Amino acid sequence: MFEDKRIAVIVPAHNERRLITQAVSCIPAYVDHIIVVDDASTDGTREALLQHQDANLVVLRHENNRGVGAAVVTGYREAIRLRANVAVVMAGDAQMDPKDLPRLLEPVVRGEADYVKGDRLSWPGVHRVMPWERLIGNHVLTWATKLCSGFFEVRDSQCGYTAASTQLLSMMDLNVLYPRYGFPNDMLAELRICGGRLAQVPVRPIYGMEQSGISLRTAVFGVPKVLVRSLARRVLSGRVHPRFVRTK
Ligand SMILES: Nc1nc2c(ncn2[C@@H]2O[C@H](COP(=O)(O)OP(=O)(O)O)[C@@H](O)[C@H]2O)c(=O)[nH]1
Ligand SMILES: [Mg+2]
Repeated sequence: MFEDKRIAVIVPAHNERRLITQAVSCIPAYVDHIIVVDDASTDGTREALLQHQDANLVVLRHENNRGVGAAVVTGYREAIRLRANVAVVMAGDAQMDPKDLPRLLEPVVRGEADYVKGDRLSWPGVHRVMPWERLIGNHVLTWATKLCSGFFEVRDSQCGYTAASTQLLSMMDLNVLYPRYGFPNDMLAELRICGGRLAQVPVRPIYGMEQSGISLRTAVFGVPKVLVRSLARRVLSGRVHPRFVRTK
């Protein structure tokens, strides 16, 4: 429990055998449910998780690879079923610092926001940590996400470290969300369509021994295609006005 609210952390994982145990072990004890969604990994991720003893751990598996977005949605549904109040997404490759978790949770548990996202670009010294091609790509996609989502002050659109109120998630049509990379961008547009409130908080950028599954092709063609789709859906919904983002 965190400030009397039940917290679920969803961990999407695809071929993360090397880092999954580290990622899951670092999750703080006040988290009520850890929901790992193993998306048809073939490298022993599932076996590594079976060795990990934790009464709060739930491991779900997709028999076929459906993508990181689809895995997060499976986790959201489980968090709702478990009656959690807040559903957080943390990567399975230990790139998200659990010390940042309270900062992400606070606006949701205090009723100030429905969805809080991490913002690595505001972290002091990010330019020394995040690879330059990532920084450039992130700035370009953030600019496009401002237009497509309707949240004009959004920063670090590619950050997947988020906390959502399950009340909001229960109201959303989770089936429309893009199932692969590009999910965080699409989620912002859907939040705008639902009239949800967004907050963003600085989180530490971490780059270590993990390998990203995002190809250049996905970043240059895939995510922009998702953004055009999000924009079309938002315009058709009539939510054309920009919306304020609460920033700490
Ligand atoms: N369930 C699931 N998780 C995935 C898939 N692709 C990536 N992930 C997970 O999503 C998280 C972020 O993916 P990653 O490739 O590291 O993206 P990056 O950190 O933004 O470069 C990691 O925990 C991955 O294991 C997928 O197809 N299915
Ligand atoms: Mg990663």
